[in-house]
Amino acid sequence: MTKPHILQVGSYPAGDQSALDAVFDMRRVFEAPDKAAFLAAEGPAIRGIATRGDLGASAEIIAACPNLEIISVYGVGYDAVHLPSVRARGIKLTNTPDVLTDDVADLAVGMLLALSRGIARADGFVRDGSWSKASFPLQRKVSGKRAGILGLGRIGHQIARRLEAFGMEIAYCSRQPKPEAGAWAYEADPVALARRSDYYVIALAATPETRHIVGREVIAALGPAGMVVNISRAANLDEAALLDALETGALGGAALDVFDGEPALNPRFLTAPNLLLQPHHGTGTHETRQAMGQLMRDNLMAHFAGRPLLTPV
Ligand code: 8YV
Repeated sequence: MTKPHILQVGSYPAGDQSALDAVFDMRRVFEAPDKAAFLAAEGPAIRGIATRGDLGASAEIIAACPNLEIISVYGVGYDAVHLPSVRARGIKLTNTPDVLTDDVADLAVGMLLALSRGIARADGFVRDGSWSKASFPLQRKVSGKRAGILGLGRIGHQIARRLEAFGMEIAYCSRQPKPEAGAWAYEADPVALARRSDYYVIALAATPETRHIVGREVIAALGPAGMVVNISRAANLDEAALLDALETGALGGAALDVFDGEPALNPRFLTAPNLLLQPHHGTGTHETRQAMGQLMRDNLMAHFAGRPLLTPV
């Protein structure tokens, strides 16, 4: 039986690639010198798309595949998939939730601690010999402070649980109160959440409605001692407003794992003070990426075997 033709939008770790090649006829559009020509030639035979959370599937790519049945996302965020095309054509869509929740929550907490205690700067301070000339500047205590979690989904909930263990006062903002939030304080408005937060963690899924949800108002409400952590999507944060606030001292600091135009950055990020920068690596561990790859493949194999999808969106 011929292997289903799958359009591959981006690279995967070697183990995932070989496992996909064993079961599917993978057509790697990201390696094509002329992507439009590649899609014109390969698109009609494509039955599935294998993509990543950061890459998605554009309206153009979907339109080039008239016989497309399923899009499988290696990642939890599917905001880069053109949903109107998916819904209009009844294309199945899957992602890889749960298997990556702990990793992303762990990194968010690590970024918050590293930012507040200056861990990356202190490493450089030791390495460049500055320690022989001065003491490292005092930093900011984390335990017992106030954490505001914007978006209390799977990842936001696990971040809140971790920060609670640091004796922090937890508040959150979501469309409506969450029963599973227990004693954590609910705020319906992102600005109200910022007013009661020392650390503001952006953990919500990116949608057209959440674009720049963290902008000048939220940043001003956080104030000069406030700090922002973003492990969601760059689109949820107004980068210009953040950079203005960091450069003027109107915000205390930011730890970011996602950026507009990544991996290219606004060059202001390289000089602005009190910043911790990470390379979109929330899920970047062997264990989690293996689990993500397996789940992405399992969804594709379930579809082509006529079985129920494991994690449909
Ligand atoms: C992906 C992501 O894991 O899960 C997501 O939605 O944003 C990422 O962390 C990454 O795109 C995999 O390459």
